[in-house]
Amino acid sequence: MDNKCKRAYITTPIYYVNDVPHIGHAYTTIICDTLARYSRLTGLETYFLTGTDEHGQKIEEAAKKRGKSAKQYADEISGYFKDLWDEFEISYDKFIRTTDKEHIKGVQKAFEVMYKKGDIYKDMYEGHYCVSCESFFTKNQLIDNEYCPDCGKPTNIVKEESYFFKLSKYEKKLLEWYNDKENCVLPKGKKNEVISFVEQGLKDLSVTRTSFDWGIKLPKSINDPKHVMYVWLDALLNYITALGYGDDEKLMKFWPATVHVVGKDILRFHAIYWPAFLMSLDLPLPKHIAAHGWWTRNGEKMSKSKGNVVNPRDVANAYGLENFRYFMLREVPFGQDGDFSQKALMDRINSDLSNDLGNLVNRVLGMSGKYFDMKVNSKDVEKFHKKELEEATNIINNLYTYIYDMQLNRYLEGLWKVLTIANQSIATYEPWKKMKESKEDEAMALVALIANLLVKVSIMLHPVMPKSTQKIASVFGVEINTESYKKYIENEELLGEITLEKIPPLFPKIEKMLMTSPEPTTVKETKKDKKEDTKSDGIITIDQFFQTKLKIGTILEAVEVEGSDKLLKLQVDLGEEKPRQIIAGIKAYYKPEELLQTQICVVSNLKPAKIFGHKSEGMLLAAKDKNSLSLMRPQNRVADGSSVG
Ligand code: ME8
Repeated sequence: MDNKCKRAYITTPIYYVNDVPHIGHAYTTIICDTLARYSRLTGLETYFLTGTDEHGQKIEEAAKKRGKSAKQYADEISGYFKDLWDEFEISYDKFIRTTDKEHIKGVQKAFEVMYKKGDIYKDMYEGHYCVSCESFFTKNQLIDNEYCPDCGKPTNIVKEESYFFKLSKYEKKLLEWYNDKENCVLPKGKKNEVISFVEQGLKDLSVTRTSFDWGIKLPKSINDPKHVMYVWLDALLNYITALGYGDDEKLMKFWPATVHVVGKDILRFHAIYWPAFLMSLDLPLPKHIAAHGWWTRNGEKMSKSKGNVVNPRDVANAYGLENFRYFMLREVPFGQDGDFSQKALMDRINSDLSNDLGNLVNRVLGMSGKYFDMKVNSKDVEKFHKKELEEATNIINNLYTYIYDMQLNRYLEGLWKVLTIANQSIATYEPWKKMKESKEDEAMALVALIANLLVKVSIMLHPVMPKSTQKIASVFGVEINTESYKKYIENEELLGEITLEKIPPLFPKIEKMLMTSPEPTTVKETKKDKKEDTKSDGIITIDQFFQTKLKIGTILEAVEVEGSDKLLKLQVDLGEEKPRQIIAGIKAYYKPEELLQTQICVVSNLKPAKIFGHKSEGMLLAAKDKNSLSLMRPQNRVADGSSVG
């Protein structure tokens, strides 16, 4: 984000309505909500947009499966997203739906502008399409000539008349933009990936489809009713149609966007297609496109089919919404993947929130109550605690740099450094001793130092934890808003003479896991987890065991993997629509022909991997000693796909 402008425009991706919200969606939305609250707090005129992406083949198919019309289905799921964000008090200014009339009008207008400019032309498309990613691929990009390189699902061959956007025309201009604007794509590692993708050459992009209906029709002026727009063109344009593009453009004053926050999976669409579309429309480019990492469970992407989705409502209900917000932003550096674990969440609550913050509030209330009848006076803080005050002020004055780099975890680390200064000062200066030595002014200065640091921390933490921080600030008679931000943060003022207000203890400790289902286990181990694992000698629960789905299947084909002296490529029938391809390191022990029509035991819910350039969709089980390896098989033949357990 930019600290020079007066306005901020912050967007989440618009979420597909083929799935209910999970913690990944909540993460993006919470990041944006925090940025929006920070912008408003610091006095910027702010517009925060979220919404749902409702067109396209994927949604049409999902609705059909449930026997609903696409619109009925979209209404239902879009409602789930909106309800959840309202329940989470997400401070969005607009919730856009791509089925909104105004959006449709704006998209048609944009298409017309690009078409008239000569950036859109009609031709034939022939290639591969992944419905799940709503994405086109060339044959070279596919795994084993068939599977989507992004999600691993089979692609369809598409051959149809299509309108194309001249993406290739903008290749050079895009490279110039990446070069000129250092922070246009964040984090920098991801920006380099985008640059090398563009440097390999951009092909024109098919932007209409004729093989299904659920999409925005072309503008009447083009008069080609069998085409609907490609869902990504429709979806990306939401960032300007939400501001009234092509209609009432009053809100276009917020354009260009300050930041589009997206998951790393959709960076390519945002950092390549979107700026090219904007160039074609002669509109300024967004200031930042920031891609965060994935939340996984046990290292695996969350998905309904794997049954490993963590429901954000369950987490918030069990652990508290603001604790959950804090955890998500603090736990994982922006751009990196993070594994969701209840243990890590509990550790954050008990250690950071309860010990470091909640306890400090109790201590300041306790000390001022015991020694000064709840009064606090800051007149001697600078005299006795200049060093601590300066150190804390320096940290606070630099926090904005982390917001502008999207490093919210470091922003929070900064605030916790201030809390450490406060907690350590109590240990170092021992106010109880000062009182015994009748150095009341020194004891008062210490109590006032803590009070002032808590006020500053609660103001800066407000965008992440709005309600708890207001409770803390109310102890000191402060209401958190732009005015108090300017007073205590920008102008570095100290509290006057005040009487503290008692509040009930904040952030009670959590002793045991509060969610039973789904039961996430940790991958990213904390020190504490490691200790407990050793204690339990690697014992797991039955639920943990059943997270591994073992199935029996018959080997239909077995061939050597060219160039490898260890690997065989197997086609295994697991009773599914198609056989699975499994690459197994058993060549030294089995001849391909002796495996044919034998049954084996397969780990069927492993993330597909590429081994020696071949897709592998599972792992077989075998016992191994020093000299031999023996495949695990059922004693008698069973139906393919039978589960083991
Ligand atoms: O891609 N971890 O919508 P979508 C972290 N409609 N973030 C996650 C996540 C996870 N496990 N899963 C999802 C689309 N997200 C398009 C966007 S924008 C013009 C169109 C977040 O419902 C992440 O931000 O698949 C990701 O980019 C977004 O949800 C995608 O949601």
